[in-house]
Amino acid sequence: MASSFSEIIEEARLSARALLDFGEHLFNPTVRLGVTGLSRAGKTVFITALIHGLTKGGRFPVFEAFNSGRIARAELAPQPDDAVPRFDYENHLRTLIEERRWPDSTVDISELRLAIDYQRHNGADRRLTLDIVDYPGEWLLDLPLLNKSFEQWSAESLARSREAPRAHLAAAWHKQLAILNAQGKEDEQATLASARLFTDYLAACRDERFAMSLLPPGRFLMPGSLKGSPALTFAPLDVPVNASAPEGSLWAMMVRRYEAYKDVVVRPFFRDHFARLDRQIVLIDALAAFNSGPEALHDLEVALAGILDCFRVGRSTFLSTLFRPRIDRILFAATKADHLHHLSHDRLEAVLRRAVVGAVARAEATGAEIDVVALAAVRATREAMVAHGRNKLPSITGTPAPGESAGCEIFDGTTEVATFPGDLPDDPEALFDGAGFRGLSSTSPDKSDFRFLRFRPPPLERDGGGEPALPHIRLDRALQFLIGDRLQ
Ligand SMILES: Nc1nc2c(ncn2[C@@H]2O[C@H](COP(=O)(O)OP(=O)(O)O)[C@@H](O)[C@H]2O)c(=O)[nH]1
Ligand SMILES: [Mg+2]
Repeated sequence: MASSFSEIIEEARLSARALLDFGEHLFNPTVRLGVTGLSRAGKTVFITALIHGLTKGGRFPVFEAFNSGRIARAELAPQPDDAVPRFDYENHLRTLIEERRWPDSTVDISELRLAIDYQRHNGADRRLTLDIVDYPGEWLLDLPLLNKSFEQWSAESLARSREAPRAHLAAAWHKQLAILNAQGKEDEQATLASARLFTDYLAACRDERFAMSLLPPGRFLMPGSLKGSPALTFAPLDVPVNASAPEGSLWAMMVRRYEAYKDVVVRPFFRDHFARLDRQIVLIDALAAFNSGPEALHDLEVALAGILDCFRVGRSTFLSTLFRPRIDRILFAATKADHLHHLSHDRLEAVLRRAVVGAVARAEATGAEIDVVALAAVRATREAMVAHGRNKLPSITGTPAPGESAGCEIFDGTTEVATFPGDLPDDPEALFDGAGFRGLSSTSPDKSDFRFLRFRPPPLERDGGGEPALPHIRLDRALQFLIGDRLQ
C-alpha cells in the first residue's frame, strides 16, 4: 500500500515536470544530452572537448551543420537547474590545455548549457539550447533496483559474488555472511560489519586488475554526502527469494534500509535527472576491460545490458502513460581509442557492438535509435610505423604521463616514446572466450596481450589557419549522431 501510494505521488510529480519541460521546449527548442559512463570512463574529458570544439572552432568534418558553416555561433549560457552544480568547464580546460594534465576526477552530477545559433537548411535562423548533463554511470546501474525486492537483489548479488574472479575477492564477506543469522534480532554492529565487508569487496572488484563494471549499489563506492548514513549501511543476505522477513529481525532491518536507499538515492535521481533526458551517450572504457581480461569484458557486457534495460524500464514498467522518458537516441562510445593504432579502431567498434548486441535488440523495441562508435575526445597520440626486427609494427607515439612505466623504464612526463600497444583480434569472440587473449587478471603486465600506457594530453593543434583546436578521433561522428538531426 505504502509503495503504491508513493508511486502515485512520484508519477504526479513526474508528469508535472514533464509538462513544464514540454512547455519550455515549445518556445525554446532544447536537447538534454546525458553523458554517462563508469568512473574514469572519460566523461569530463569528453564534455570539455565537445564544448571547446563547438565554441572555439574545432575540426569536425563529419558534423554536417558545423562543417557547412550553418552554425553561426555556440556559446555558454547560464546553467538552468539551480540545485545542480555547474560543470567546471573553464577549470577543466585550463588543466587540459595549459598544464597538459587530465582534469581531476569528479564523482557528482553536473550540468552545462550551450546555446547554438544556426541556420536551417531553408535559411531561417534558429537557436538550439543544448543542456549537457554529466552523471556517474554507477547511478544508472542502480535503476534496476527499483524493480527488485531486497531478496531478489540479495540472491543476484550473491550468485555473482560466487563466480570467478569475484569469489576470491568476496571471501572475507562470505565468511561473515555464513555466521550471520538473518532471522535473528536486528543488530546494528553486525549490519555495519556486513556493509563494510561488502563495500570492501565491491572496491576490490573495481581495482584495475579486475576492472569489474557491475557493482551496485553505486553509492557504496561513491557515497558523497550520504557516507555513513543508514541508507548506505546494508548488505545482501542469504535468504530465500520468495519469503518475507520476520518482524524485528536483522533481515527486516536490511530490507528497510534497502528500501530507504531506493527512496533517498535512486528515485530522486530517476525523477530529477534521468527521466528528463532526450539523448544519451554512454562512455565505456573498453580498453581497461581488455587490459584486465575476459572476465572483466563479460562483466562489462552484463553491465551494458543492465544500462540498456534502464531505458526500457523507464518506458514501460515504472510509470504511467502520462509520462514517458523520451530518450530516443543512445550512443555507446568506446573512449580513449587514441591508445590504439587506427587499424584497430574498427575492431574496437566491433567488440563494443558485440558486447551490446543482445541489449540493443531489446532496446530497439522501445523505439530508440542506437549506434556504436570508437572515439577519443582528446587524441593524445600520433601514429607511426616502428621497426621491430624485420617487421614494421603499427605503433603510437605520445608522451607518457610522469610515473608511467614500461618494462623497467619509468617515464618522467617529458620524453616522447613510440609503443606498440598490442593488436585487437580480428574476431571479437577471441576477447570474450579468453582463448588466446590474456589480461592482467590472469597474468603479469609484461605477459598480458594488451597493455596501455597513460599519455599526457597533447598540445593544441595550430594548423589550418583557424583557431587552435584539440585533436580528437571521431568526436564529430558522435556529435552528428547525437544532435545532427536537431540542426537541420
Ligand atoms: N588518451 C586519452 N585519455 C583519456 C581520454 N579521455 C579520458 N582519458 C583518460 O581517462 C581518465 C579519466 O577521464 P575523465 O574524463 O576524468 O573520466 P570520468 O570519471 O568519466 O569523468 C583521464 O584522466 C585520462 O587519463 C582521451 O580521449 N584520450
Ligand atoms: Mg568526471
